[in-house]
Amino acid sequence: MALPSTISAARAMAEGLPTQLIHEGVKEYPKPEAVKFTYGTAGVRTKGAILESVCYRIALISALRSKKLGGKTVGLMVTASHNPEEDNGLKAVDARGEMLESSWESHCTAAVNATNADELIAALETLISTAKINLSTPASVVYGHDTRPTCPALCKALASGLAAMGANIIDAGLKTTPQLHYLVKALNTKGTPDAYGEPTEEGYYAKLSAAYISLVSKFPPTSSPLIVDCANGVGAAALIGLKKHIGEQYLLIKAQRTDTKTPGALNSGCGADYVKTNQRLPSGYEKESSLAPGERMCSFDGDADRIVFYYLRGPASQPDSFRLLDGDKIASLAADYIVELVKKAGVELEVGCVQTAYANGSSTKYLQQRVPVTCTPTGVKHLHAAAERYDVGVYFEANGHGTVLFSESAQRTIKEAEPSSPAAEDALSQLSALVELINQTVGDAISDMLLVEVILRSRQWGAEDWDGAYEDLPNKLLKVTVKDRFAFKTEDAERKLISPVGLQAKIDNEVAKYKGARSFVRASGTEDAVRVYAECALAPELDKLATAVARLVQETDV
Ligand code: NG1
Ligand code: ZN
Repeated sequence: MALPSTISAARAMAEGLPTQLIHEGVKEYPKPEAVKFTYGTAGVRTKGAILESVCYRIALISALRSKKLGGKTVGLMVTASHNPEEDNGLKAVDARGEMLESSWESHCTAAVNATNADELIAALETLISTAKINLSTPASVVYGHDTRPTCPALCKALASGLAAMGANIIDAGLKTTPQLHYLVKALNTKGTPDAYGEPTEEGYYAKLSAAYISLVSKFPPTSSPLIVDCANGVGAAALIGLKKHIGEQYLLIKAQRTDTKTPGALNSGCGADYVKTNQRLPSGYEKESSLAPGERMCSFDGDADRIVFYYLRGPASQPDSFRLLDGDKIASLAADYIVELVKKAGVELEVGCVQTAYANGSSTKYLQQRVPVTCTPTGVKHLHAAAERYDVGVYFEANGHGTVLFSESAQRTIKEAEPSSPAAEDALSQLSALVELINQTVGDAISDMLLVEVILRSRQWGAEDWDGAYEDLPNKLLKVTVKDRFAFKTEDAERKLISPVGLQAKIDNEVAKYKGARSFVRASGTEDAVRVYAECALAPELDKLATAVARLVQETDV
């Protein structure tokens, strides 16, 4: 189908939805039969080959979202993050660069499951009347994609939906998820006093690198390189872009797993999820690199919005040499550093930390001794919202997805404070640079990597010093396939099951048998499975606990 002219589509919009174009679009991108899509925590995510109809329809909704927001630019990102290469997904980004307003998620789910054009139009009309959308307002949508082979076809379907709605279309091409979030925020703030940065990929690198260089330039450089596993994904391209802006005297990077061309390589045996879940080096690292103990390493995920660090304490051949520095360790490092700077700067700002139930118990204990800590349900939108309640909110999922939010008033305080000493002046200028360095829209592997490097450099710490903050409790994450994961309902930030009735009491009984133990069960929002998390004080008991809880889940699912 040829893209309809934006002007004629826009004219049709003034009168109502472009119903004829939508009929044509639904014919061109029919919904696969017997598939139920869900727009959840990570948008829609499933096999890339069956997502064209979803892209077309979510594009229509995005145009409506932009209209609802007075024509501000909203975003769409085509990615399945850490999932296998044949998967793909679509996530909508709101005008300030944050996740789509959650009340719109059910409308997205209704639209992507409509079986024909009339049903789809009815779903859109319900949204238009519920959200009181003025169809004659213009729309603007920017979209980007990761390196998956299904992306071009999905982007074509998406562009077709946007054109049908007469939206202004900005094709940002290959981008990391956080770059797309950055672009949305930068486009909407351009030319205002809150300008976030140049709304281009170069603008993104320029902003981050200027802040990074100003923060590290007064500290002696580290001689050892940072080894970066790019998960064979889009992070590899972003790292090349970044390196053009940051000289080796400031950051010595050795990029690994940068193969975005070999089919099946993405996230395979590498990437943040592999390293975190298996608690081991990317596959093959031991053989390829001469890894010196203590050398800093990190892994991005497939769309570069997550990062975990790690190092070896001894020879790679020894199984207990591997030490993980995950999202919890990053949160602790960042919270400590920011609290210290705030104190030195002599300003009144409440620094808080937000975690989920997956945070290691030791990290929660460590953080609670220093800052207020909130626990939210899984999913960045929950963490992000809770972090906004602090002046400075540090939020990280254990898997390495997170960032630091500085509230508008905190930014003002930092900007306007009168330093009482040269040390306070220095702390204030470091805080200002941190506001620029940290991606305020969403977790960002590149920005978080630079943040960690800044802190380690300023403390003159190696990985081992950082690791010394606390000792992780042994922990395990299992996946159980069940008939209906939606039967597993939780409360108390997902720490307690309320359904199936009686299962929580059985889990509690099991947990009570082990020292310092904790375990919880919840339905995944991104996979058709139930996740079982277990941790306990004594490593030899861990497998027994995790397996026993998984068995309880299976026995209930009859
Ligand atoms: P689900 O599948 O809902 O557990 C996973 C991660 C989340 C989050 C989302 C989005 C774990 C245990 N869960 O969610 O933290 O990152 O994917 O990608 O890591
Ligand atoms: Zn991701």
